[in-house]
Amino acid sequence: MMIKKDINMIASVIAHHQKKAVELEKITSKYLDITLEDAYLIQKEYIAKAIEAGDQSVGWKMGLTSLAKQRSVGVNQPIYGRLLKSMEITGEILNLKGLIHPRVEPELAFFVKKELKGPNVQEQDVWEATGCIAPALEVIDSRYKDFSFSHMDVVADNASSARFILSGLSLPPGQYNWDEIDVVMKKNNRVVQEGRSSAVLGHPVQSIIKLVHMLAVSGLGIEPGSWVLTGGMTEAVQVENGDHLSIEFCGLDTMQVHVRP
Ligand code: OOG
Ligand code: MG
Repeated sequence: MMIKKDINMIASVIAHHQKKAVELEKITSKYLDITLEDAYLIQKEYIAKAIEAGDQSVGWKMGLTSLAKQRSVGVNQPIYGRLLKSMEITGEILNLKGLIHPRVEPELAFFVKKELKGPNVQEQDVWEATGCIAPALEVIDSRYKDFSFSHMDVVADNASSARFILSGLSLPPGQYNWDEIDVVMKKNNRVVQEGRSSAVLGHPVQSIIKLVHMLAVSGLGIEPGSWVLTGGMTEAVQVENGDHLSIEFCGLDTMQVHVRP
């Protein structure tokens, strides 16, 4: 276990790089014996500092819940991160200011209206606690050089969270088969990724269950009124100034993103 002073110091370093949008060396190249618990404590501290400075917690994100995503970054276990109000984009413009090497990925977001907490939470509990589900996009942006990291690094870096966009739809959980949503992602009119929501742990509801069980290890839970991103269904797509993305969640919605300086 790391001492509190080091946890605080690393959290400040990551926060600085996030704010200035400059790349960082992997923390595991300097701190060789950092544990998963340390990494989550760094993440928690980094978010606590942001909240102290006036930001607000709005929920959680799961990451690396699909094979496509795990393979693309070489980490084969799901991770979680925390979502802040300042990360939310409303509208269709993605401004690259403050971002290093952003990538966009299609996800399903669950709105949790009742607390979900503890190691015994099961699928039925999640359905009872879910207020609505919405197609969403996550913009990830690892603070690490070349978007390259180990499991501990990415956890400390708040699971690469940078921005997210909710579609604005609030769909009733009972009305769709949430493991059968096909997604087609186009960049500048060319199909760049295709996938299906079952890629997320077989069914995105499993991602919420997994999150609750992971949080239970630290005595935490999903608070009422939280949004949860369940994880990318396809690999993430790199974007640059001038790009236009069109992401179709078949049968539900098509989301647009215009990338601007
Ligand atoms: C880690 C975050 C992964 C997802 O949806 O799988 C993630 C990364 O790929 O940098 O957000
Ligand atoms: Mg994601």
